[in-house]
Amino acid sequence: VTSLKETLQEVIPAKQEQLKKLKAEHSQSVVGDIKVENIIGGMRGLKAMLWDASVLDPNEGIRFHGLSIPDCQKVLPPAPGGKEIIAESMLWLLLTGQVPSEAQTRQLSREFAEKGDLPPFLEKLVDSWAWAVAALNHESLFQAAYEKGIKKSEYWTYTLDDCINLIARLPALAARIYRNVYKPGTALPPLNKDLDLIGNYSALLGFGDNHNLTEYLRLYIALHGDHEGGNASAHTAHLVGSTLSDPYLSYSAALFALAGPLHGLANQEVLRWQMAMQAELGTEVTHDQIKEYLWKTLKGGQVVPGYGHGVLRNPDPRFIALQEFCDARPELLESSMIQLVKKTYEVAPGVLKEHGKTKNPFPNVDATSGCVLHHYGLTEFKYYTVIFGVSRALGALTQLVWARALGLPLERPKSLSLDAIEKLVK
Ligand code: CMX
Repeated sequence: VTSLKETLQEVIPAKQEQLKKLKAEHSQSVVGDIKVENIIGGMRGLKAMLWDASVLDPNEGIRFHGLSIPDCQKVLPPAPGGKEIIAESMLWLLLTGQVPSEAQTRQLSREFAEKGDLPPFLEKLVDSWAWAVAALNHESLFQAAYEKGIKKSEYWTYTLDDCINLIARLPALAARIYRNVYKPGTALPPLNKDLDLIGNYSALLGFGDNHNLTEYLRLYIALHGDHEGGNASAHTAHLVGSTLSDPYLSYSAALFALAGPLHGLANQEVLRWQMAMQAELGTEVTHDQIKEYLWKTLKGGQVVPGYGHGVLRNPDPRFIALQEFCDARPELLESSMIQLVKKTYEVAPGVLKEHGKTKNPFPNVDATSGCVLHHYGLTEFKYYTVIFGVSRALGALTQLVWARALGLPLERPKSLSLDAIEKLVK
């Protein structure tokens, strides 16, 4: 019996080829206009996503790889002794574009059953950052009011209450996670009513008398607060929020997006990468050695972390602001790591330009942010994304309040299959 994975191994190359051809021949073809109604209307109807598995026709409804629901009911194997379509055969169709045999469906069912027990590490999720934020939805005022029945014009006030409560709790929540993981058995001190949010956060982390770090955290968190709506974390919160999911659930979803190495995880990746560079080259490093190291990274098929951006085409002003923070402090200027970051900045854009792939050879904020945290004693770099998560709440939750205040609709761009795009551009 050909397994699901083997089947995918067979079908993926053709799709990859189709995409490559489309990109090579039609990258500049226009497939539609963007109207104001798309932007304020949750991207309704806007053809802006690639999605191959299903197409939704307004009149005839959904088709899965061209098969209508009655078609699926005819051809997709049911459970033994059953008649209805089952998840396994549907998943097989969605993933591969092919109808599975009965034997293939059974094999997949067995695989699910064999892998379905919960692993012990799951218990640790109780102390997971994103789950903890989601669990706070237990107290969502918006959700409670919505269940009771409120007018649409009142949505934003309850949303705002939730957002404020959430932001207020983020320091304690994020600090608890830090302590549980890195300083087990230590209790959180009480919040100081006279301190700012991040001053308290620093104290809860155990760095209350580390003024330099507290100041840096203040700047870092303010600067990372918002970065337009389309970045992965903000967009995720907005998308989930557009279903009228409460702010806790919406923001927890954003935290999962933030956890990716191309997004919020990048600052810890930078530190890891710069440390490896330092371990290999030592502290007295020349520009040429750094260049060589950059090429080694690129030739190894890896991205240079902290460089490039989905939108920016110049050095990130947040990077510049953090560099200026460093420049104003002798202890940072003397740090060999901060010096290495600076030297890397002096040569990396040239190397990346020569490499010729990235549209933006300049540093983004992550190129330096984690290195300063490390210098000031917050050395557990797996934790850095959590700090980013405390920060991004500011922008993402602002937008949730406004989305409710403006009565913005469910987000729903139009997706197209590869075949449909080819038809439009021919
Ligand atoms: N090093 C090497 N190659 C890079 C690169 C980098 N820093 N940045 C982009 N590229 C490559 C891409 O991988 C892509 O290659 P393929 O065509 O082989 O897929 C090509 O250049 C074109 O990419 P792009 O259009 O310039 O960049 P994207 O909008 O696709 O991606 C980003 C943007 C940030 C994901 C990418 O630049 C990257 O991976 N950077 C390193 C990770 C990083 O610093 N992320 C933090 C971003 C800021 C944040 O979200 O917080």
